[in-house]
Amino acid sequence: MVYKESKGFPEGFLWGSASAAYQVEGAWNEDGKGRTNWDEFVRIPGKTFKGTNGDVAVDHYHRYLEDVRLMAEMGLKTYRFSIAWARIYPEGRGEVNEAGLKFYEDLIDECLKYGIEPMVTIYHWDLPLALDTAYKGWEDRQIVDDYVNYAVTLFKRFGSKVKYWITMNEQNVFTTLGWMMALHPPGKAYDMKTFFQVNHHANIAHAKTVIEFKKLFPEGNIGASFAYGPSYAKDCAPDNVMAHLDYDDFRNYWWMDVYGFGRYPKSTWNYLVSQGLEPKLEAEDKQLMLEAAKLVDFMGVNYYQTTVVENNPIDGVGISTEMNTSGQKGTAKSQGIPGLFKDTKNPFLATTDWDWTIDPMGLRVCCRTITSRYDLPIVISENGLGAFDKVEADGSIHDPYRIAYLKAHIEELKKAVDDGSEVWAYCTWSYTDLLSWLNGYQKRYGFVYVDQDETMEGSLNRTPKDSYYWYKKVIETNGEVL
Ligand code: BGP
Repeated sequence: MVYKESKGFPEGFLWGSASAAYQVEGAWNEDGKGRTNWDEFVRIPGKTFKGTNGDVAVDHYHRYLEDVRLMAEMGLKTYRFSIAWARIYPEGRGEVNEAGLKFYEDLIDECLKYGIEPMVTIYHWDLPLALDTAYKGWEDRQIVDDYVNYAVTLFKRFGSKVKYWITMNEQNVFTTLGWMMALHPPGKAYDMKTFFQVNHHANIAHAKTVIEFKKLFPEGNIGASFAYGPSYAKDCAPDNVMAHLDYDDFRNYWWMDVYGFGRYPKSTWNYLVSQGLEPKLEAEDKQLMLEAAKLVDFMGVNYYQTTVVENNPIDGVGISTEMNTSGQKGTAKSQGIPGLFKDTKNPFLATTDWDWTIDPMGLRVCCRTITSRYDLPIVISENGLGAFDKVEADGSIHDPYRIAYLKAHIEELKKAVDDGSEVWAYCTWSYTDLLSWLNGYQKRYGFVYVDQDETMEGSLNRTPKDSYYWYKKVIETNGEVL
């Protein structure tokens, strides 16, 4: 659709940027923090690019004052960050660690001092190791109570200061990479049955948390952040169109329908029953999911790419346990679910060095679909370009490719607003450079360059890139000057 004129972004729009505790903080064993599943996983040889880990990361834990000051100078309206569960409850439950709460309280206060709205992710993948040891973490339903207890601790302490809460970051990604692709902890491959059960536990943890939050802070805002990658059918061959419907039900609506409708998509559920793979539900679960869906305030979207799909014969390609983590373009492999769908290249679109398709219009597709399907406000909680950056002889960093990427996505987001999507926030990934879980430090996303690399011995000095000054202008003009 083309409109005669654009409404532009609404007043008070939250121009933001995001991070996650494990990827920025470092200080992995300081001030009483407990060990996490990621602290262990990165130490298994071959799991991360060149054995990189987040022990030091980009040292945000010690340098948050400088980071927030740079955010303030840029004019950032919101900073999305996650809380490390193991800083609050070193054992995942039991005794609370005051030093952990204090760190986040200071960070929140520092943001508020400059008028930066803190947006808090409760769970961004770093699980207290003690819960893994005690009952295998997300695989056991006991995690629901421990997660809700942790979340409520945060609400009680920070709920009067923090207005935006995200329960789960990319549940689809941490469970798919953890139980299907063996690329994230606990490193299991093709464990479909457990994968769906784990997801159900996470859904109930999300649902109960939303319900508890609303009892405490009815005016606050809460939702989950989903890694939404819409699919396109390869062509109009009916079996490819069906593959596209299957893909969206399996890879998108399986989660989004839970957050937005409080139920699982019927076709996927029936397929799972036919395969004996459906999760076990307790009597109260359907009601809890429905209740939470009525209470959520927004759909959080992490948008990076779309996928083209085609029919996949019953003896066709399955899920892969490999990924391009080196930045050598063209090394990613096709994958799918036999009998349902498989992905294929989009001949119309370019890709990043890590083979992620670049599709700005896909962001508008996300917004349109969410608006039509769930009629929920939208928080874009991540969007950004992972790229190699070069420091010039004079110390400057020119990143026109990042500016072009973000500009094109914001233009499409603006069109989504014209379409009627109620978009509250746009957070780029990421604010500073940081540790990319599997890809080391060379895959950079930030507005602020951090001198850190695979040796993990960088000076950690911060330098704003060209994109920093560009985004400052975008914020100043509320998205009018791109
Ligand atoms: C999302 C995660 C982020 C971040 C980002 C970029 O999936 O929520 O934590 O890592 O993707 O991904 P990557 O670091 O793999 O390039």
